[in-house]
Amino acid sequence: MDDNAEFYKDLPKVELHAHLNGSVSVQTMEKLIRRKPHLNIEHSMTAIGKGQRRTLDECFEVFKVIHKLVDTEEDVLMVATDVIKEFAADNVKYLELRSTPREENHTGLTKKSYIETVIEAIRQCKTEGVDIDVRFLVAIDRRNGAEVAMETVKLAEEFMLSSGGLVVGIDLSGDPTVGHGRCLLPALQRARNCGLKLSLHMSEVPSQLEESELLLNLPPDRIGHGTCLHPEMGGSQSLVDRAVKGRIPLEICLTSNVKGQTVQSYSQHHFRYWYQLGHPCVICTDDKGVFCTDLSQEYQLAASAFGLRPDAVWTLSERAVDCIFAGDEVKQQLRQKWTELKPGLL
Ligand code: 6MZ
Repeated sequence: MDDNAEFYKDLPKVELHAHLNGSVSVQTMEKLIRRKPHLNIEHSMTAIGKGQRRTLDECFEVFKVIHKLVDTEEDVLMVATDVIKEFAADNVKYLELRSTPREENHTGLTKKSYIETVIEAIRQCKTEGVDIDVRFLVAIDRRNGAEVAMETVKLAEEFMLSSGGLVVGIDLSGDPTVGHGRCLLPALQRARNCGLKLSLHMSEVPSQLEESELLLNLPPDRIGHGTCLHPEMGGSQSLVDRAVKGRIPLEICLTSNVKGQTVQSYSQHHFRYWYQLGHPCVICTDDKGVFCTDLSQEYQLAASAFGLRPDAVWTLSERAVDCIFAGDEVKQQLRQKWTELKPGLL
């Protein structure tokens, strides 16, 4: 990190695209590995280090290894509290965590207890006075098909009503090369109709034009990645026009896309295209554990790759508040926080 790393660290930040099990730090991973020595898992199997790249397929193999390590309520609680505290220590003031509820027959973990445990972690951090406002998006893993997607939405709906505003939406994620979004539309439509917000991974890889069109019809409240939406990346002008017309924010994950090789280099990242259009873009980490990054580093990378001056970086983090799923009151509180924390020289 260079001299002004402190500026990015001190910058108050909003994180809107963070997969829980992809966000597990080295320290937490070591605790998990110690809990389950019989699995013979080494840390090199759960993260992609500096300068390393993997195919997206290989990234999804990494998640399978992590899921073996996180298979009890106790694990989920530890992972979620650690992740929340780490984001808070990185000066993230508002976080939307997302995770796919899993059931594990051998440990008694159920999808319901999985969600309850994440909510418990959010509450515990609040009680301890950790300075971060956290919400939860229940994730649909696209490879599990229509029925599971519908079941997930129904669960999310229940928790939206019972969690006191902590469950705010649905994430659609998972290996983009598996399955088709078409069969998930009824579940996503239901989620929308009942008031859950939608953040959908879209065009993370090429050749998803038809699917992206269908998903844009819903429409989503935010787009995850959107790497191949624009014509230069194999997308189409009409997809861009629709995202622009709806001002649907893009969640931008630089390191994830470069390490997962869906984007060739930082300077060629689609952030440039959308940022130049004046489209709402939110810098995010995706999987800070797997890709060995944090949100401060992602802002710093964006600044150096696209020549953003400190005032532009500040505006980028401040505008992220407009894109959160929590209500207007929370937005107002966050805007107030940004005003109070703004350095005099900006
Ligand atoms: C699509 C991704 C992803 O849900 O167990 N996930 N889905 N694209 C990506 N780009 C790299 N990174 C993570 O966290 C892990 C799960 O998040 C999704 C995958 O479904 C992965 O299994 P949770 O907390």
